[in-house]
This record gives sequence, C-alpha cells and structure tokens, in this order.
Amino acid sequence: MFNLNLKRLGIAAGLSLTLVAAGCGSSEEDSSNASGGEGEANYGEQLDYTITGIEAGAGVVAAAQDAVKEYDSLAGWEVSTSSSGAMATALGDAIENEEPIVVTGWSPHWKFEKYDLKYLKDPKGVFGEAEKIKTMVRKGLKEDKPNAYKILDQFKWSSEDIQSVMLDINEGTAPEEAAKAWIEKNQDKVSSWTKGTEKVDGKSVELVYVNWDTEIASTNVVAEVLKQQGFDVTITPLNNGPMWEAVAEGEVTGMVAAWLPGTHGDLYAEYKDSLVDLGANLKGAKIGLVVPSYMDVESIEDLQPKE
Ligand code: PBE
Repeated sequence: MFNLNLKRLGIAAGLSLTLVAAGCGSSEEDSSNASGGEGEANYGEQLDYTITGIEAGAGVVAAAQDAVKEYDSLAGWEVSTSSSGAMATALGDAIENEEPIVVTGWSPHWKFEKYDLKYLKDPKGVFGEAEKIKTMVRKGLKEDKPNAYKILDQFKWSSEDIQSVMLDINEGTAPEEAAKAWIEKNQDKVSSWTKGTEKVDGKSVELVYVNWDTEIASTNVVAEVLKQQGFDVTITPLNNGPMWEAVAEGEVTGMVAAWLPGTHGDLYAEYKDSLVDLGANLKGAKIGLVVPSYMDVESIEDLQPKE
C-alpha cells in the first residue's frame, strides 16, 4: 500500500524536475561592463527582475518569495522555480560569462568551493540565522528496529565532511561510490555512529530525501553505513512536503534532511507530533540569496525594484 503511495509521490517529484527547461535556459545579455559610472549596476534590469530558484517546494524558495514581499528593493521581482541541478547549471554558466545572477543558495554546498560566491546581507532576517540539519524518524522505530534507530540517532557530522562528499559527487563520482569512499576514509567517525549497536540480517530500512546536493550526500552515506551493518536499505527521492508526510505517516523509516528552525519550520510545525525528532546531524547550515563575488552588491537592499 505505502509503496504505491510512494510511487505516486515519486512520479510527482519526477514531473516537477521536467519543468526545469522552461525557466532556466535564458542567458542574459552581455553585462560584464554593467557597473555604470557611480553607484551599483542595475542588476534588476539585467536579470529581468528574476531570482533563480530551485524546486518549488523548497524552504529557500518560500523564503525568497517572502523576501520579495518584505524588501522594497525586490518589488516586482520573481523567483523562478526549477531544480537544484538547473540552478547550479545556470550559476556555472553565468560565472563562465561573468554575468550577474542571483540564486537561492544554501551551505554547506560544493558551489562555495568551486566558485567565488557571497551571500547577500539580509538586514530584515527573512532567511533566518544559522540552521541545523536534523534527523526525523517514524514513531515506533525505537521499539521495532532499535539498531537502525540508534545509528540514525548517533549520525552526526560536520560541514567539511558533507562538503567533501558533495564535491566528489559534483566531480562525477556516483553518490553511492562517493559515500563508500568517504566511509572508508572516516572509520572513526562512522564507528561513533554504530557504537553500541549490533549487526542485523537483512532488516529493511527506507530513507526518503529530496534531490538537493546536501541530501543526496548525507542520505547516501547513512544508507551505506546501514547497509554495512546488515540492513536492506532503499532510498527514495521525493518532493519536500511528501518527504515529511511519508515519515509522519509511518510509511518509511526516516530522513536526515530536516532544515530547522527556519527553512522547514512550517513542515515541522505541521508534522512534529507525528514523528520523532532525533536532533541535529549537522550544525552551521545556512540559506540565503547568493551571488558571484564579482557582482557589485552586498545586501538585498542594494538591488533595484522594478519601476
Ligand atoms: N535546501 C537544501 C532545502 C533544504 C536543504 C536549502 C535547498 C530547502 O530549501 O528546503
């Protein structure tokens, strides 16, 4: 029964990814000499008053839409939605041509290692302060599968850890292979996650996630660790809302992809009574509007409204 349901949700996720092409291919006019005489360049006009977003269900997209409402400097702007992959491609293309671009960004993320980028200051605090990435599991897991529960509870790592897996995947390594390689090199950390647990023989675990780079990395690493402990693990990509719902309804084991307190605050409020919050697996995450460092703009307030 839940499989069918998940399949339906999976198809929804797949469909939303195919909408990508529409919003993202537009290359901007040559604008490398954009800064006119004094003051800032009119990036608003050059960008057609568009922030390059990611999946429609992402918290950072909702926050960017709030920012459009909150900041006078963003009056008349829109947030285009597509996918995280399409955003990364648009960002890479803009940087190659030294064109302006404003994306909905987050860290940890390989883009900060690969490119020279900066977060725009957010004096109104629309994107919140530092975020944590937390682990959520279904109710009853502790009793049914104590070893899986304990591993998920003990899973904690750093921005450097996740970033190295993300970078490896970005450079072309398959997520599963990147996860195995990281585990191989970080046995101390991994044994702190499996500490006090026993190996099992083929018990099933199903993790859900969203196809965001951070979550592809973390979910593959945790899945691989669980496999090495004898679990039969499946990982299923969904949209953000359905991911929370699947855990809250007990259809799946859990997820390691809850960005709080801000990014997924609404979803947490909706589902927190129906799932088990295992706390942070990573601290010091962040979301915001991100631009290439060569852009002559420091704050969201430096952008120009559509007149
Ligand atoms: N993200 C990455 C997600 C959370 C993880 C920032 C794209 C979001 O905005 O919902």
